[in-house]
Amino acid sequence: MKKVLICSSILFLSFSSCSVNQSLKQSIAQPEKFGAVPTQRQLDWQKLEYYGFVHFNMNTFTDREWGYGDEKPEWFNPTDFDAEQWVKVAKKAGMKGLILTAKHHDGFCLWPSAYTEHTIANSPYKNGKGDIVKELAEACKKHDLLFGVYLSPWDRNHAAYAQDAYVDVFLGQLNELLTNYGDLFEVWFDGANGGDGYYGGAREARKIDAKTYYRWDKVVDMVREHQPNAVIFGAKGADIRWIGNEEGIGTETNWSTMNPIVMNETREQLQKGVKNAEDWLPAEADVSVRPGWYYHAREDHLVRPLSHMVDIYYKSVGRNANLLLNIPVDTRGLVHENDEQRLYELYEVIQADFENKVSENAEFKADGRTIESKFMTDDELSTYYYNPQLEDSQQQVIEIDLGKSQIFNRLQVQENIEFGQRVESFELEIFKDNQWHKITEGTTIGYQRLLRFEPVKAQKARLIIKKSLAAPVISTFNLYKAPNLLVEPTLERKKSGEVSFSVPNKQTEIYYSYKKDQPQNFTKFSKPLKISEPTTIYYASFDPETQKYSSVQTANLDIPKAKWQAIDENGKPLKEATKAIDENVYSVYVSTPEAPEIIIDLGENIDITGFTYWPSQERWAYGTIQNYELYTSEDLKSWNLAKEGEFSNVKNNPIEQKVLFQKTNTRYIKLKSTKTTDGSKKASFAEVSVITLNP
Ligand code: FUL
Repeated sequence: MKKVLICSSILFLSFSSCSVNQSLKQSIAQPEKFGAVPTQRQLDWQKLEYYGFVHFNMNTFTDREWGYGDEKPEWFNPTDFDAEQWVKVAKKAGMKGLILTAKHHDGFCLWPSAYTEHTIANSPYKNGKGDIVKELAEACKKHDLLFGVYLSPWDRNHAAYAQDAYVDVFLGQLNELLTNYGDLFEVWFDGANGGDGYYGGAREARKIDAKTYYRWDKVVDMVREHQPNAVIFGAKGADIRWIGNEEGIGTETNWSTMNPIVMNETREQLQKGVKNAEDWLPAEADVSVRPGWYYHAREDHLVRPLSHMVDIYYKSVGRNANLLLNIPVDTRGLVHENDEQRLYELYEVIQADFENKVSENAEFKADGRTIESKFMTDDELSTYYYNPQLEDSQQQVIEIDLGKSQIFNRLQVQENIEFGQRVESFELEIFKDNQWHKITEGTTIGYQRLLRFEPVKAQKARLIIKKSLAAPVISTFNLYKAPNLLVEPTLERKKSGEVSFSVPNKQTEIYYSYKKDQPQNFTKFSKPLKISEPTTIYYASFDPETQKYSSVQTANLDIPKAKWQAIDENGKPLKEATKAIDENVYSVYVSTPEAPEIIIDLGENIDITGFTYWPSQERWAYGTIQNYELYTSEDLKSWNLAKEGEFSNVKNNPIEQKVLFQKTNTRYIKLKSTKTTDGSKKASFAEVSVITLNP
């Protein structure tokens, strides 16, 4: 029996506020279900909001994202594997569960499957006695974390792939995972079916029809039989849908309803869902904490910045989707320290953002009635406000009185989706200077919308449901005062030499200094700085509310590139190559194979003592220089070799490379590749600079 808020006006006249029991006693009408509604399984899953993915398998050891299928089981050998470490990190990071890549596209099984030799049983790990699915399942159980499995239908190792016989293997493996590892909360099937692979030595391309080949009806039956509470992802008959990108971002409009899945939905359908459609199919947003799904040492410095992670959270969990955040466990078999720290930071921000609920004991009113505060403010979907007498054309308005003027900058709204998803657009207004002012607005709500806006101060606010498919059933209307996000400023420099800083949060101030000092003595940053000489600059952000500074950052800025030009060997401007001297490491110049080099006219003669090279930061970077020659010239005709050498470990760790040499006076420099990390004849340059500062 649901706790229902009073919706008859007679009843409302007799009680100024209504309690659960009173409403139950009066057996108030429940809303009728509208359109498609979630199953209990889908509802339980939706409430998880945030959980983790772990990509850890053969690719971890081959440093790849997709294995071909010809990898050797001997290569799988974590040195310090510890499932409990993963689970402890996930728990401390606020995740509700973990989904493990039990088998990825290369076919290697992390459990000793009886259906193939390509498993952990033939690896050195625990002398072939290991079972990582089991170890993780047990660690999750021990620490009260939900456990799920990723099983790739595509198998680039198996000889019978694309024949009927392989589907028996796939179903057999699924059966092993469903029956040997306790309760699963989610079973994840990947949609990738790329074609070519090892396939038992055939090394060829094989095609299947993913809609029919895998016998999805059988798959769904098996999951339902053995794991009735598990949601299915990525199958025909799935319970949840992909959000349509691997960035973890939901679109603003996100319906949890969809047309029956045919397995060639458009991106737009996946992202937005389909309004008032036949099936309930809520979205899951997946993204990795780093660029890759798998661990690559070269991405150790590329763990997503905190402000980006927070953004992902608000654009997934805050946009009616669940967030599946991937952790690429490293070759030791541990969550890397950098990822661990970022996950904790993210959770700290989320907790802090929703700690100060200014609406907690507020007075809520709608349709001239008082709504008991907890009906709007608690976590229960089953306490809600609903007015069945709302006319079709009428907007539902819920007013809130905070008792006194308060500052807030976050809105949380939820519909009780047990009765279907209804709201199409809404608005938040505050009452100020005797008038209502719009603060923020949104389209769909669904299970949950979280909206960020600049802090406002008001005693009264109102939520207006402007458009709804049926009378809205609002289960949460909360306002919060989130603290400012205090992260170090990002420094940006233009080719002209102009320097500016930015922070994600407008309230946060930025301070800088040309002298090493306490941040209290820094100057407040207000407009771009013109820097024309080599300069060291110190900078930090400051939260005026908590009076706290971020850590102080230091940047050694060498001469500006205002007069620089990228040219060819005849001195003609080479526009494309400007990408290597535009102070932006995300724009990359790729040379021709004939001339794997860049020539730069420094505009005047200067003394240089070295140079720097930023390799490409792209996920599929190529042409990264491993061995280089650096030449100087006065006239573009005779070139002197200033230095040659190797950028050690640039493949695994593609960060800025610095090379120093004897002071040389020059007008032109040429950086030439003599070897690239991937053997490519072309060389790529994200950014090239000279060093004139004393090291
Ligand atoms: C994709 C796969 O191809 C990736 O390797 C990864 O597993 C990701 C979660 O899904 O489609």
